[in-house]
Amino acid sequence: MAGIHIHEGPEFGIGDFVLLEEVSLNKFMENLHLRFEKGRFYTYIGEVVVSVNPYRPLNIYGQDYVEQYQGREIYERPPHIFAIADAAYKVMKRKSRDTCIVISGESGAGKTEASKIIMRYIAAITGVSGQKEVNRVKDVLIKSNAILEAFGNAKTNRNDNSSRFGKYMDINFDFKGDPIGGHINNYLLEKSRVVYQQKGERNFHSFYQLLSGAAEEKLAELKLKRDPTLYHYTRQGDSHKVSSINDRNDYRSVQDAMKATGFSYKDAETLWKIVGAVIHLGEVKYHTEDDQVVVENPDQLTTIAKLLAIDRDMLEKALCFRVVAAAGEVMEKGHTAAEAVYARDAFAKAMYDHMFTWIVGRINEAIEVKRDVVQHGRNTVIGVLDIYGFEIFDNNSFEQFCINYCNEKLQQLFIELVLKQEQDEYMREGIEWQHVEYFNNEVICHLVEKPHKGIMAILDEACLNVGKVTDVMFLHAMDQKLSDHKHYTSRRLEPADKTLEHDRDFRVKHYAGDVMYSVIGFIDKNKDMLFQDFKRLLYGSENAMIKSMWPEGAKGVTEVNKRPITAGTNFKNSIIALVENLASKEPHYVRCIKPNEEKSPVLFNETRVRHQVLYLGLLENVRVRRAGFAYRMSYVKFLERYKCISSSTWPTFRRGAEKQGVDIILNERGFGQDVQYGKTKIFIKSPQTVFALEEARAARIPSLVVFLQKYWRGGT
Ligand code: AD9
Ligand code: MG
Repeated sequence: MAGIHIHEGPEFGIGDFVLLEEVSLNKFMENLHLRFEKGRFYTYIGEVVVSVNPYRPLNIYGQDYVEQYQGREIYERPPHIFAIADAAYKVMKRKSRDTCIVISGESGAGKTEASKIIMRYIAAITGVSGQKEVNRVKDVLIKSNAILEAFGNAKTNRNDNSSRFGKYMDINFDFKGDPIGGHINNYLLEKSRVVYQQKGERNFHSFYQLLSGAAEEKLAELKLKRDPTLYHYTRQGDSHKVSSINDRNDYRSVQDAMKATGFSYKDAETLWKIVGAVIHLGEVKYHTEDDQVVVENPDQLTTIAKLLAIDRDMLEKALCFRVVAAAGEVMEKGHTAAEAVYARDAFAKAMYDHMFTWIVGRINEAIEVKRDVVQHGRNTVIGVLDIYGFEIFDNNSFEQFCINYCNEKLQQLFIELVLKQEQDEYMREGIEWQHVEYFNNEVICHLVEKPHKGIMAILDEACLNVGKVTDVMFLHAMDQKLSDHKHYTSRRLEPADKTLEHDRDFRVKHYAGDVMYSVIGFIDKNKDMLFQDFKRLLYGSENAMIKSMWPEGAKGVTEVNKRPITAGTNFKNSIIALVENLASKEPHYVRCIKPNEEKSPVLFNETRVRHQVLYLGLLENVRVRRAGFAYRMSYVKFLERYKCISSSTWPTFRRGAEKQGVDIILNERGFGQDVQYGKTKIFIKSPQTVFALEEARAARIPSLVVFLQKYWRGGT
């Protein structure tokens, strides 16, 4: 519903872009900029919230604000993200419909913060009866964030606390509207970060939290020193100190959160041991003796084996050899030096990745809906999606490719749903409307995901080929098959483009900008291979928790491996399933915008913001929303609000005849030509009509106060 925010003065700009007098990029930007300067970071487009990252703490999320928004309609209060959370909650509760809140925007735009604000709001307005189990569930839902962020977020060159995994969380509610559980789906953790970080970036927070926060004795037990610059896996980005992060305090918060979430002391210990073992793995060095790779610093192996409760000699073997089964016979084959380093890194990445999956699983166990709690068969959900945002780095690889594809899919969903919803409403209400043109990014989604022809399919083909296929061969295959695709360019086809390095780079024209990807590593990362020896090794751990992370290690050497599904296809399938799931729910949108690259609370970079407004399709959103109608309201609500401006409808009007009452008011004021009558709602074309109605109402209010006072006196 379009908003009229009489609670905010005109000096704060317009609270709903739908009410802009003229829909143009300049007017949109003017309003957004003005609101940013006045400290108004939320603005609506109908029911969509546009949120600009304030880059400073705001005191608008406390209990006092919760009370202002709870149970209210969107247009009743100034724009706030609470209002959208409340709208989703109301739909879920009143209509028993599953709803979801999709938060999108580029890296650093404020998605994760928004998702946490929404969760806290939902926690604040539910469970008023203080039921113990409901309180426990709420506590876990909120505290689990600290754990997931510790192990799944990292400092990047875009964001100090960048999500390196995608997260979709369902919250389940009982018939009273209280949370009774939930479930988290996680999407592709960027595990390559475990072994490599670009300049200016860090490994996952957990590494630095452990080194800064753990007690001396604990570090001694893990054989670690405090200084992250001592270790290969934690120093490559050359930026372990981040001014906005206090790793020491965060370590403590994570420990507390683990406790609250039901992790035992031993569970937590094991997680930190794995992090420690990964750091030590990064220190394993090799040299070659008689054509055979050997570990140069065997003491490291003893430490790692002890931390993981595995056999030291088997670890050494797994790092230097692989066991292969050929013609039914089992043989050992020595690694080359390069293979050994590759195997070590693959081991470290897989161990961390499996640990992360275990953590998510553990949190899910803690919030799983208990059967006996689901009563009366009513169990509805609100899903909250917070995924890694669109990103462009100096060097973009397979991970960025997946992340940016995922953002394409979400943009596609937005386009379809926002248009569809609108169309449905006009159809339902029997209203005619004008189609709005917009860029449909479906063509880019197809470039990535189309069977046989898409980039993922070409990559899979390269990976599944027997024989040695290189990244460069994959690039050439793309160049051949995609040469005339408008959103794909390669150096081979555009020799004039000096920015693309020959035999290395290709470029995709994404909805949010052009990204140059380097093919180096695409094949390895897509194959995502880990030698079976490592799986068996960890499956054999005497630490039951580590063993449980590696069920696939139970397989014997000679068991024929089916061609495993590749990482890219796996990701693609999971994102397609996610999008289907979101589309089946009633969606609410938060569109996050990053005001500047400097993380500054005062800078509003016009060029950067304009770019985001354009690619997010916000102007089209306004146009579609207005497609003729700036404003709509149910007859009942309309009459409630404006009955005071006509003597025919004030103070009461016949129940059930609201449409007629609305008609009287509008015709008395001469607005009959500016509206269309739907089945249950009135649709108003120009914002001016709404302003005029509001003014008339405001003008009546003082006399109404007098009237009401008299009325009350008379009544008592
Ligand atoms: V990424 O795609 O995960 O790299 P996000 O999630 O969009 O990204 P995030 O929510 O992490 O961005 O926000 C980045 C930083 O902006 C936060 O760490 C805060 O310092 C800052 N921020 C964002 N939203 C708010 C807010 N509502 N109030 C105060 C905020 N600060
Ligand atoms: Mg995030």
